[in-house]
Amino acid sequence: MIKTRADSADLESTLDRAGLINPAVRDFVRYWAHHTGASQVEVVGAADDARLVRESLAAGEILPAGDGRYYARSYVKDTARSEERTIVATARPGDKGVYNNWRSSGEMRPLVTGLMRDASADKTMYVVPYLMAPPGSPLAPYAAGVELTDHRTVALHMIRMARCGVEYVNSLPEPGRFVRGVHVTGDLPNLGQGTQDDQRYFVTVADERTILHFGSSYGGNALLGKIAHGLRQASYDGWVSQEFLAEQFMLIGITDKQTGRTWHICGGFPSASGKTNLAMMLAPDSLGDRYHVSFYGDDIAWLQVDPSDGRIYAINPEFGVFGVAKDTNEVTNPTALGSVAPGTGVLFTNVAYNELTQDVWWEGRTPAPPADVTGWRDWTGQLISERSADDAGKPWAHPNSRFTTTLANVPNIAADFENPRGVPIDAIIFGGRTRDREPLIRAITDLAEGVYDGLTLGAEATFAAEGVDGQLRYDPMSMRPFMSYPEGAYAAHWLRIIGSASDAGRPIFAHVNWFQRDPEDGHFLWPGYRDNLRALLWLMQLKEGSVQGVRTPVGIVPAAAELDLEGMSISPAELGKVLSIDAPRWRAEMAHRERHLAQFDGLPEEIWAAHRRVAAAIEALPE
Ligand code: GTP
Ligand code: SPV
Ligand code: MN
Repeated sequence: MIKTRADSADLESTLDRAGLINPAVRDFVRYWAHHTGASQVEVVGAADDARLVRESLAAGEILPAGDGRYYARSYVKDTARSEERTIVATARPGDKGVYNNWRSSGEMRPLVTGLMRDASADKTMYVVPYLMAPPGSPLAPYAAGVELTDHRTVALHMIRMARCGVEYVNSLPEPGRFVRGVHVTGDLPNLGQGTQDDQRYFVTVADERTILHFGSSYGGNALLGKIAHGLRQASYDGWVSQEFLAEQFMLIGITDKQTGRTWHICGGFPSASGKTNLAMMLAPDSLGDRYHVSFYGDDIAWLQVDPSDGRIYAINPEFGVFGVAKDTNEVTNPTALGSVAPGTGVLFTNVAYNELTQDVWWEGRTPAPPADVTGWRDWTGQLISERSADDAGKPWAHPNSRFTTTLANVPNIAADFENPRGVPIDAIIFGGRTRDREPLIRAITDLAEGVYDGLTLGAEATFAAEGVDGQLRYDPMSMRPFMSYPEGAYAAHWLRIIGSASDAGRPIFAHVNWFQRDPEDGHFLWPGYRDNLRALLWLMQLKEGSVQGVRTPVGIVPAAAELDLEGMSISPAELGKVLSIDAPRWRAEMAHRERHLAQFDGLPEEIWAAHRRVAAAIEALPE
């Protein structure tokens, strides 16, 4: 164990003993250890996990949840990302977009640095060197980082979510080229979360490749490798270098066992809209003999063209899954349950916990909560047996409660998930929670119309970000909370990167919606989950020319007979509904889209032209 007082001469020997030899990383650690006033510094990586778990258990920061499974609660007002408090700062006012909450770095850096001064007094500062890429990836130059955190549970999460250890920063070709992440928790009960007097700041200083997050120990607010580096910083780097896209995308392979052919599909759904579930999807029983879905990633993909074959390749820069617990069960997602089985080292956060049996539970885990409430506490730590009558109906688990587990625990993990080159992409899909208008799937073959479709992705709000459930909002490419530069430039960058694929290598686009509801009783018209594979198989058949579909103004939808529905039940009327285009709703939508797109300066003319084409075709539809 390597520990020392940060302000003593021991710091150098701590870093020596940890084998941390990169001089630029050492400078970074030295500066912040001093600035935050941490009482000790510890360099940690994957090899330290078992010890850190023991220490966290002993300190009561995490609780045992069965064999090799752990449980933690976050502070009650610290349960999701806060979009209003998240800022992208640079020195260039031209970097201001609609969604990136741009502020000048000259203003933000001193402000957050000030909040961090001495804010880790009496705490250990964990130094977590990491790599957001499979080792050897062509994008590795953008992937190295070091997170400094004063929260041990955050270090445990980082070890599950990223490849962690000094080896990832010791031999960088340019020693100073790593993302500098500083996470200071702050005094959580006194930060005014969600009030006028909110003290939290989650700032990515993108042109300095520095991430300064103050005031949370939850999820994307605190695990800086994940969305702060993996999405905000990386999308900025990808744009500046003109080399790649970094998107909030899942990434899967679908193998036809009969022909041996594998397709790869990536795509964006807004937070808490089904990426993890789709990536972990088991083929429906009736199709399982023929098809297999393999998991590459569930939240982030980096995409670039390989000039040697003109195809788009995608990697998942992450090493783990931070998945939504709600509604995960044997029917919806048996794979997810496998990934959190005994012995996986999984960390549950903010689900319900039984202190006597060490069991965990969340809404949708079983149809009803455990009948015997003895020992059960809700996510806030309150005993269910002591709840007031008013609280009786409240969920036991927080709606954004999650499980954190490494990729290797995922039962359908792809055999080649660490391939540094990534996998060639056949299709890019977008989808959100929309209760009407959006059909099950509509395929788009034109590049500009595909990018336009991503830019106009709209969805109901979810609990993954603080906000109201049930309101529609636009979420371009599912990147709204992670956007780092102006949307017009973002659209142009998309057209350029995907447009540089060869004609044969260009992916097909599609828009999907698993969430259409019956207007009367609100039930989902499409069964979703495993059955979603059927829509994707149709898309691959369309791409290969074995089905034709039905042309509509917004893309090609399946003819009912083209979908393989063996072993699935849906009434012909409901199937008709999810495969049809609701002309009046689409007409209304186009006006909203026009206003949405008009916010973006410098939107490429190709995108406007695509909008006008689609709008004219909708206008031409019969009433
Ligand atoms: P982030 O991790 O927040 O980016 O979200 P995600 O897109 O990975 O979301 P996830 O897959 O965890 O799904 C969120 C919620 O959507 C869960 O409660 C799922 O049970 C539910 N869900 C996922 N797929 C489907 C589906 O096909 N149909 C229905 N009805 N619900 C689904
Ligand atoms: C999301 O909110 O989209 C997530 C979870 O994937 S977090 O890492 O908290 O951003
Ligand atoms: Mn996400």
